[in-house]
This record gives sequence, C-alpha cells and structure tokens, in this order.
Amino acid sequence: MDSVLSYFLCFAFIGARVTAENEKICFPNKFLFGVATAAYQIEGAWNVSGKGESIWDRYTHSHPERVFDHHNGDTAADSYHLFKRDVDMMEQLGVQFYRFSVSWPRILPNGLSNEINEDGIKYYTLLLDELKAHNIMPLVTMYHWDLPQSLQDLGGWTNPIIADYFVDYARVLFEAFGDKVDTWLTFNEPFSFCFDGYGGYDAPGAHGSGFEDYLCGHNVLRAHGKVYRMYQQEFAETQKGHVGITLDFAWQEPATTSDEDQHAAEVVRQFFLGWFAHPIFSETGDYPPIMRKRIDYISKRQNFPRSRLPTFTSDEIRMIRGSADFLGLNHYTTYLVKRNRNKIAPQPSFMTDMGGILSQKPEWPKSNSTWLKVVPWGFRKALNWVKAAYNNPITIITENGISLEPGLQDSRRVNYIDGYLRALHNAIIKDKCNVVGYTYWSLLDNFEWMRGFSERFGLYEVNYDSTNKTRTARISAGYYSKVAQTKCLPVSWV
Ligand code: PNW
Repeated sequence: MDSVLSYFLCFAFIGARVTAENEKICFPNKFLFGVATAAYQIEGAWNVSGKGESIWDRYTHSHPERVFDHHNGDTAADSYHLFKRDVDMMEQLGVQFYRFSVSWPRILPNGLSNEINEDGIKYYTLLLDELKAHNIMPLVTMYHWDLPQSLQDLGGWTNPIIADYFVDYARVLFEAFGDKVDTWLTFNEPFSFCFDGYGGYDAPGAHGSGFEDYLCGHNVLRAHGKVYRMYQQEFAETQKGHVGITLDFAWQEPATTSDEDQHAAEVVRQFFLGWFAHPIFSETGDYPPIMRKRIDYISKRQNFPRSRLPTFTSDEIRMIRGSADFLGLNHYTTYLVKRNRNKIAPQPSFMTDMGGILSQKPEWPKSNSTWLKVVPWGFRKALNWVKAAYNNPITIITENGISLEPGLQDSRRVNYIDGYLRALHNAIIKDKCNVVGYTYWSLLDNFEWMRGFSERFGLYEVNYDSTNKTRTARISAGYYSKVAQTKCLPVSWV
C-alpha cells in the first residue's frame, strides 16, 4: 500500500544522485516533496454540516480586535467546498504527498466521542478519495490548534483528562480513515500552541506564561504517548501505519563566541525543541535535565512550594519515550541568543526560565512576518543538531516557507525555497541527516492566525474578495513543480 512513510522506510542513499560542485543538485530518488495546510486556516464552513465550535472560532469572534486585520477563519479559502480545486493544484505541482489536518470539532462537535458528525467523516473521506484518485499520499495531522471549545471550557490542554479525550478522538480517526491513511502526526507544534496559546495571546489567549504553558505541554506529551501506544495495541497490526509528531525548531545561534552565549543558546534549544523532543526522542526520556533544573530552581526562588514544571511518573516517562516512528520538523528561521543577565522577576515567565535573549540580524533578508528572516544556513545547523541529539531520527520536514505581500511575482519566495533546499541537500548528502521528505508551507494563502490574511505563504494566491475564492498560481508554483517532479533544483530559474 502507498504510504508516505513506507516510502521513507525503504529509503536508501543508493538512490542519491550525489553532486560535484557546479553539478545539478538532486535529491535521492525516494525523497518526497509535498505541500501543507491546516483545517482552520483553509476550510472555512465554520458552522455548517454539524461542525462544533473551536477555540479559534470563539476567540476570533469575541476578540476580532486582537487579529491584525480583524478577519477570522469563518470562510477562509473555503476548502470545505473547494477541496477538488485544491487537489487539482497539487496535481499541477506534481507533489507526492499532501499534509493536511483534521478539525476535531468537525468530527466530534462537542469534543467527545459519544457523538460523531457523519458529515465531517464524509468530508475527509471525499478529500482522501480525491487524493488517491490523483496518486497523492496523505500525511494527516490530528491536531493543528483548533480545540473544541467545549473542551477548553474544562481547561483545555491544562486539564489532565484531555489526554484521554484525545485518545478517544484519535481512535475515531483511525477507525474512520485508517484504511486510507497510514502516516499520522498527532500534534502540530506543541511549543507554539502551548507557549502562544496558554502562555500568550493565540487562542485560547490564557497568557499564563511560565505556568499554563507547562501544564499544556505536559498533557500534550501524555496525550501523544497514549495515542502512540493505543495505535500499536489496537491498529498497527491491521493498518500497518506510522505515527509521529511535528515539532517546530528555529535554529538558535549564539550571538557571540563567548562561553556564556554558547551555553545560553544550547539552553534555549533545550527549552524550545528539547521540551517536547527530549521526552520522546532521547534515550533517557523525560524533560531535558537543564529545563528541569532551571524551572525547579527559579520556582523555589519565587516562593512556589513546588516546581511550575510538572513531573512525569516513571510509567509516563517509559510510555512517552520512543513514542514516535518519525519526527516531523517545522523550520522557518534563525535567532541569535545572548545570555539574559537580568535578575529573576517575581512573576512566572517562560522567557525568564529559559534565560536567553533572542534577536535577529537586521541585515538578514526579511519576509512579511516580523519573526521570519531568511537564513538558510540555520536550517543545516538545526538538522545537524537534531541528528546529534536524538540519534539521527527519520525526519520529515513538515513545514518550511515564507510570507510575502500579495502578488504573483514572488521571486523572493523562489529564492527562499531554493536556498533552504540547498541547505537541506547538504544536510542529507554531506552530513547524512536522515531527512526523507520536504513539505512547503503552504499550498495556498490561508488564515495566518493572529495576522489574519495579511501574511501570505501560498504557492497559490487566494483572492479573498472573489465569491469563489479564486486561486492563481504564483511564479513559485512553477518553480516548485519543477523541484517536485524532477527532485532536482532547476539550474536556472527566472
Ligand atoms: C507554523 N516561529 O507556525 C504553523 O504550523 C502554521 O499554522 C503557520 O501558518 C506557519 O507556521 C506560518 O506562521 C509557526 O516563530 C509560527 O519560528 C512561528 C514560528 C514557527 C512556526
């Protein structure tokens, strides 16, 4: 059976067309190219056909002023109705796989599995059938940030019970789609939705930094481990699929060569990636020791009777350790890290716990997102760090991309992709990093969370003013189709 990961698992470097200087840059034959989206960002149809309310519905409706352009995902790119057009675009691109996410409240309107929305099941079944008809493999994310509001009313990811509800939801997905999908991602970027959602101003906007973000992370890790084990017990034998998780990792480069900045950068990597990767991918499991040590110590100094970072039981450590068949990695940009020499503030804060001050070089080329600067060499360093830290795990780049202003002439996007793919090629061929696939974010423009429609990542432009949300290929779509179809970087591209 076709699957994203079964291709990956028989991946071998014999397929690699190794290049000398000035020769064509080609990826191994088995290497796969795809595109990604997420349910809330493209589907629209927020309250039709039985879908329940998500935290992003509630948040954008009750706080439109917090979204940069006051828009929301009510209609977005309307992929709920236009998914066939989306699949046509993928066919034009010639990509081998499509990474999309399932909306939990579209499947389970109140979050719980006692009530299944058959129209939701039907929608994803039609999408999966359409992909199959076009020979495009699915890579499915179970959770890309759109929690059912009813579960948020119980505390969302800060309530330990949610791990069991997530298992119930995952079981519904395996039962409904497991014959069509065999490569799954439990979560997209737990760092982002715990840090920004529970520690900051993304939905649900809890802004409990240094506290709720850690509770969220703890329960996400428990939920992930439980789903992995449940799949092994109940589905692996018949469905023969693979379950992984997507983590985000911007490269953290020391701002100077001083020992303290080198150390600070390493601590930041552990807080950003290690928080989720160490419990799952390291040999010892559990939180990174430096994270445990710093948060325990600072909590004590702040007069807390116990650490703000929760503790796993030894059974949980074992359950979570090794609970992924592969790593999904999202990488966009690079930061510089300096040691934070300020005194410990009395109130909890993730940034204080982490102890680094992040910046970016003004001369790094910009995107349309303040946080995203173009630094391809950081990609290669990030991949090498992952290789060394976690025994070179099978890795799929599940997102990489750039936002620009609207317009079809996006040569800067072509340059971004080209630069990052060169870095990736070096990481694979020269450094032997075990990366087996690359996903461009995004297939089409979409609702960019708190930035609304103002930041555009698409290979296809979406005209939000048109009634049928017209999609038009950008220059970069032509470039990426060459890459996806030849698995080589075009020698010249204008
Ligand atoms: C990702 N960073 O988020 C998300 O998975 C997507 O939903 C989103 O549209 C996309 O990137 C573009 O923003 C990230 O600060 C947000 O390094 C921020 C960072 C990385 C990823």
